[in-house]
Amino acid sequence: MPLRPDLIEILRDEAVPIVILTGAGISKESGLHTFRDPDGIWAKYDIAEVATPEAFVNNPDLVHYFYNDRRAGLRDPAIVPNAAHLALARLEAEWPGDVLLVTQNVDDLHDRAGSKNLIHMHGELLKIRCNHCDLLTVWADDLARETPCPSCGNAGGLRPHVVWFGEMPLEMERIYDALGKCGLFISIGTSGNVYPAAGFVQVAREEAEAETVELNLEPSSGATLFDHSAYGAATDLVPGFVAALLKD
Ligand code: BJW
Repeated sequence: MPLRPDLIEILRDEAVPIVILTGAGISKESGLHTFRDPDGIWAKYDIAEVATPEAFVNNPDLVHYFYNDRRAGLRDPAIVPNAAHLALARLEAEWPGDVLLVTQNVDDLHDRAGSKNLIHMHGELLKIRCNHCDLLTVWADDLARETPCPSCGNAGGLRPHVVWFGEMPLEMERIYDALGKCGLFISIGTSGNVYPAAGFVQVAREEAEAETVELNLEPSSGATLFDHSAYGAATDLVPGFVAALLKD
């Protein structure tokens, strides 16, 4: 257990606000790939060719192929929330203070697990938007250059509602506001390579003097910035950690 029982008791008695950051590692045991592990997505694709605004201008067909494939993966009925997703939804429902879950993941597994106070800072795979008319809509099917926008009718402007490198992540004001007030910051299943998410731990430490916890398969790039840590698979660590916070 990364936190001492007496410290947990203080955090619970004070009902401190909690901010949780999750990354691809939490969805690994649901059957989705991470990005930077040896079998990860970036081992098969060049980031610059599929996850930048320039890639979408230069080769939209490849970008659509990449995201159609990922969307199809998410439609697989075998891909369901795991025990770590479910435990975080339970923490939100039962913790005496506020719990904000900020995920870098574009999958919908936290939503399906029941998390409500949830920000998808890197967007959502099952949504698209139109560069012509700003429509934002739910979309579970394939997308192509020729697909007409269901709102304005123009083709060529529909893109995945995801945040590519060089684009501003979503709801940053709300995230920094919560980080500045939290008493406990928990990072789960992220390698700590991508900013601004990788910098959240420092904001929580410096602005809120929060206790900071890393739960990951292995030490992340920012591991030394955390006060407490435990290493292992998310489904092994997260349910027990949540049970300890809730005093089961
Ligand atoms: C397990 C496990 C198991 C495995 N259990 N664990 C300095 C400051 C600010 C910005 C920059 C900066 N330097 C450079 C930048 C720019 C850039 C950036 O960070 N580049 C770095 C590569 C250096 N950032 C941006 O461009 C961002 N925008 C931006 O900065 O705007 C300006 C701004 C500045 C300041 C404030 C506000 C705004 C945008 C970043 C967009 C990232 N997009 C992607 C793709 C999204 C769509 C898609 O999915 O296709 O997001 S890239 C990819 O990486 C994806 C992920 O969300 C993200 C993070 O990856 P994650 O989740 O950490 O996955 P992995 O694979 O890296 O790690 C998995 C971990 O799980 C590993 O540690 C495993 O060990 C572990 N694990 N199995 C538990 N079972």
